[in-house]
Amino acid sequence: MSEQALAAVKSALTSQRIETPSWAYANSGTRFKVFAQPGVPRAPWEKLDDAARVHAHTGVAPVVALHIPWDRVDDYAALAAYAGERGLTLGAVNANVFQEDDYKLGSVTHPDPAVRRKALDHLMECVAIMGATGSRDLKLWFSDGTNYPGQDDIRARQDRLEEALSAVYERLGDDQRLILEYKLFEPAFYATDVPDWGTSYAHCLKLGERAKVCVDTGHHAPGTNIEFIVAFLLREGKLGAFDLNSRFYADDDLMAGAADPFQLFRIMYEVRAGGGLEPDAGIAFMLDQCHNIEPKVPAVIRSVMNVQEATAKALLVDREALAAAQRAGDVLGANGILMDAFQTDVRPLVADVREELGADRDPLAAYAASGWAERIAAERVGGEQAGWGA
Ligand code: LRH
Ligand code: MN
Ligand code: MN
Repeated sequence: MSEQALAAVKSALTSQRIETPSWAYANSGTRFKVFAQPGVPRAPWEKLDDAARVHAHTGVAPVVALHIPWDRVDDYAALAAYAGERGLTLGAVNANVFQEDDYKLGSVTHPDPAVRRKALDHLMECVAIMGATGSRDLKLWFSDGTNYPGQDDIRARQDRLEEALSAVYERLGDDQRLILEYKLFEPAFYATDVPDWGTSYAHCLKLGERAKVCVDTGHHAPGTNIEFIVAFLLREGKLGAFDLNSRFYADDDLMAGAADPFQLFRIMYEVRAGGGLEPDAGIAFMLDQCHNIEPKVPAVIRSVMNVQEATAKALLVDREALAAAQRAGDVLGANGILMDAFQTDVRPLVADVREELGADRDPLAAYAASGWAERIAAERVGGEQAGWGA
């Protein structure tokens, strides 16, 4: 690789920003058990303290996504200032209309207008919070759906969804975006109201330019070609964000790149090919993960590293040679070019990038040596640990 090409790869890696989710630092679990861990944050402020450690060691994770009400505070401007003092900014505001009894039959698609109103009020509250936090993105995921055929009218639910989305879209400022996430199933098991990218895309298209799709990598049927979805949405200017995580079975929320690093590479290659790594492309590379059994801060660090390594490999693909092989119909040659990049050990390259950013060549070793885990375990005693719903 020429000096110039290497410099371009490094520059792309330097400018990539990976957004970490506040809830990854909190306790989480399955419906069977939540295993509490020592030192887990008791409030959003402490989640930001942990996120700052991730950024200090990796150099590329200065943005933290919030989830409301899990991160509810009295003064969001103060939270943003607190983040700023730690070299962070606040990222997407994730709305939560799935954890209250009223939402048993849905939120914005509920048959009862009073429940729909309540859900919409929450979405509007999130927009107000974005004003105070300086967030660009409102991220919406709806658990809405039905469990049994005939339970509710599928078309009417789409009408209600459209009504709520357009009301909230109207409320956004000119620089703010609505990001609509889809998920095949769970908690609804028969018909989810936004089950796939096509549904999300169709709603976003109607809403307007600032409505974009979020691809959560854990939200598809097994075997789905996610990189095709990414390529398609990017081509249409409708890819807004990722919720990165990995899965073996359903929405496992395991560390990004852990279950299938090759899939993450294929996704990142399509992002690169579609111009999604350009600084003005507006693609948010968020993690959406839960660390149920592994220590949380190093798990987030590992995930950030995995995303960076997949990105580096994607950047190493020799695009000219690939295009030539594709034009020539050289099936094996083209595939080989992609595989060569995937098989490259990019760890030294990414370590160089980190060093240039003033972070650590080996973030996990640096974190272990920092004493942070011992410190938070000793200091964060008393009070209630944060978790899903706290
Ligand atoms: C739903 C989801 C969505 C939520 C998050 C906690 O499964 O992916 O993004 O906000 O989990
Ligand atoms: Mn998600
Ligand atoms: Mn999910």
